[in-house]
Amino acid sequence: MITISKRKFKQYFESKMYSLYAQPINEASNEQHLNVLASVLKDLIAKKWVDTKIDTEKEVYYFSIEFLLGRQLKSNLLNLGVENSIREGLKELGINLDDLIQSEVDPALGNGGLGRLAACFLDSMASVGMSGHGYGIRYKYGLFKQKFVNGCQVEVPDNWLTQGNYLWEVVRPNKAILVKFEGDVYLEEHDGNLKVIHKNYIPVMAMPYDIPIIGYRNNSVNTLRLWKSEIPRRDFGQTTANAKNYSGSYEEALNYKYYTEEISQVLYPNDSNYAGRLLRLKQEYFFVSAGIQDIYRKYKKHKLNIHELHKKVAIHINDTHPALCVPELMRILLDIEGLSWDEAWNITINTISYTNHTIMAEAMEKWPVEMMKKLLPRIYMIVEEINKRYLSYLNSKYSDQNKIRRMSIINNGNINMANLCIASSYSVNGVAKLHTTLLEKEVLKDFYDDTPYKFNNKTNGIAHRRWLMSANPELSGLITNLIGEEWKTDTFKLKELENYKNDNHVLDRLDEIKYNNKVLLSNYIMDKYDIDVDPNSIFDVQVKRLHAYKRQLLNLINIMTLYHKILDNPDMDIEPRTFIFGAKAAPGYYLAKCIIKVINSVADLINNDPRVRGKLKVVFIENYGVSLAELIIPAANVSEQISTTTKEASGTSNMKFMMNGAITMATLDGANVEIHELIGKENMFLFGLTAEEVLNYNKNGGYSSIDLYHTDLGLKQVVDDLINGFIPNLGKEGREVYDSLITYNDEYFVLRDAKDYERAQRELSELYKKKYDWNRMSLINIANSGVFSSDRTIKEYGRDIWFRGCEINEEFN
Ligand code: 26Q
Repeated sequence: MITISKRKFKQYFESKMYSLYAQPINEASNEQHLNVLASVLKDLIAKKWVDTKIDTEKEVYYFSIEFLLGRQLKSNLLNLGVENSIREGLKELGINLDDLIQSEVDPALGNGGLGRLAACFLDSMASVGMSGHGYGIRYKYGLFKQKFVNGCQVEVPDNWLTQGNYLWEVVRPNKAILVKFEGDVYLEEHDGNLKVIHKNYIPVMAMPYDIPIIGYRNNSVNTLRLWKSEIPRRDFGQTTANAKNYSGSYEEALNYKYYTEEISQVLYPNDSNYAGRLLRLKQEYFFVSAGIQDIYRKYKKHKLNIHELHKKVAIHINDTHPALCVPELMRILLDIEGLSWDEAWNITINTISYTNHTIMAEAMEKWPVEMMKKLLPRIYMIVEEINKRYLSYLNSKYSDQNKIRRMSIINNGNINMANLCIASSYSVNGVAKLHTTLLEKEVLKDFYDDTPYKFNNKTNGIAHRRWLMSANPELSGLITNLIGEEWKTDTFKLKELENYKNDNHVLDRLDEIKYNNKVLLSNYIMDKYDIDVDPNSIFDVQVKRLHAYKRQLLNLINIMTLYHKILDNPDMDIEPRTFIFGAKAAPGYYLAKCIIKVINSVADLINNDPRVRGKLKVVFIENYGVSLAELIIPAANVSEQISTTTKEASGTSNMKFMMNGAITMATLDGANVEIHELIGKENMFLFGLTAEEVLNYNKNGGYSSIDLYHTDLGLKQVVDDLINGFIPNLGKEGREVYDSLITYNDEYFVLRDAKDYERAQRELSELYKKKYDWNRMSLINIANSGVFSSDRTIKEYGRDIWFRGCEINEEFN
């Protein structure tokens, strides 16, 4: 917490304006105002930022190839507790703070759930006072911006660094790090000791850009350090003595510059499909090597004892993307510190912990041996040695060769990164109860049977400061009026809201607040798309990446069914609904793109049909991301969490919606299971196959979608609509979607679950008519959402993983 008076702030702002731009305030642009404000705030926190860096306790380093931060100004002001004085001060200078807040860029350095989770964790680590820092990549281009052209997704590059620099970053050239690619590795004898020599490597410079992560009203300011890849500068401090010799030709110099800069150029836009691209492997090693070397340098600078690294440092890897932390740390301990393999291994395995975010086979990272050998010769040698020792351990323990093959780190010419992570870390966690159970009982069963003590669950969470306090100020105000301020630092206190579940006045207020948020979203939709949506209708929202398993298609089929019903019975009594979608598809994911086109075409059809006017609307909001989520989620009545059971590891938007009082329509998948445990089936709408049923079907080749199609005529009608011209302006995309359901036997059980989904949707509609019952349910949801604060999650990571204070002793080393 800092304090600054309005008067002091105005003086500060003015003099900053002069020193940065030599201009009077009233002549400066909005952009300049924003830069000046950010600069003033950075000055205010500077001392704390430096102070927080010196820590004698264990430090946590969270490695993630994505950090989906969202805009920072509002959340920084909130956490510092200076929003009011600064708002007032700016007002007197003729500047509107909300304009500045809205004009900030939204850095999209992540795809979705995993990247946003990393950002929520940073917020929580700082807010609970933990010394925890992030390492990632400063991509020049973040996730593409999405535009619809004739209903199809078109990707536009996200050129977010238009001004060259990001508002909140501080570049630190004196802390640049050398990362080595390719080359030859030799063992040479020096004074009777074998030394590893890496020659003819390609040197790449990792330039650190630091972003302050400000804790909520405490003294913590942690760091998110993002690395930019560059050609080594002339004054670069680190020696490149054994580096590859360049002839000095102009062309070669250009190629080399391109080689280095390409690495941090762009975020890969996939979030579920692994494609073994060389550039991706370069990105992974680049930020891992820079980060590990940075930790090591700091450690040595503080003259700490290398034999105790694991007592002072915790390294967490967010999915397998930073898995090379393992061999990179080994490399430093072996080649630079000269430790024995056994000791290096013992330190490494007690330093590194790993989170798994998916059970889908196609998302598992497997790198070709040949690729890694050439790009990272020394790292590959270490991975090979780890595998050799691991195999001999497995062979001494088991005789089942199939099991050993499944567990092997190197198999069929590929390096299995999940296997590497599990074999080399002291903790492996899933992100929700069901997901962790599936890891233990199905996907990673061999490993769980072997080392059950490594496995644990950490159900995801969300930064309630951003997703409730900042995104929904009116609801936050009501909560504070009812139960006081304490919930802001202890979200379990939200439970006290249940005392008001029969207070009609409170329920009316809740209704009013939801209505107001719906008006804000309606205005946005009107401005952007010229579509008139009625804030009195049910706002039914599905926002998340587009993927077959998330089943936006199931939602659409229900909309089509409803549409036909109204056409058949024009006088039918139906609660007016607005269906809202937001979703980006990976550019190479053809089926997902077809689904977007189909939804847009259906939206056109329905929104322009006078027969359903006032009853049905469908809006697909372009370019869904963090900023839009902050507008959309507080305005939702219904939260669609309808993935095929077993497929969604956790989901986190389900938690954001719940905290903002939406009612969840869900399968018992991911963290929906925990939501259900908290509030019971009477406070949400459940449907669909159970996990057991899905697993059984999968083991026995699925169900027959074509049989169902022929027996359920209602379903047949809407599926046929995809290909019979009923939906205007739809061509091959309709056929593609049709084929996924019928020709390819509906892998994600869309048709199988459609009827039960329709039933649940009907029940929901009935409930909405009873205003107090609906709002009571909404209140109960909010009251029980406290457990989903990422403060809770991060404290559990601290307690059970990073600070648990016991070592494991691996038998194989
Ligand atoms: C891998 C290799 C090459 C290129 C890209 C990737 C890649 C990138 C991102 C693979 C996966 C991702 C992201 C995965 C993700 O977001 N998973 C989600 O994580 C959330 C947080 O735990 C969960 O809530 C979601 O259920 C899970 O889908």
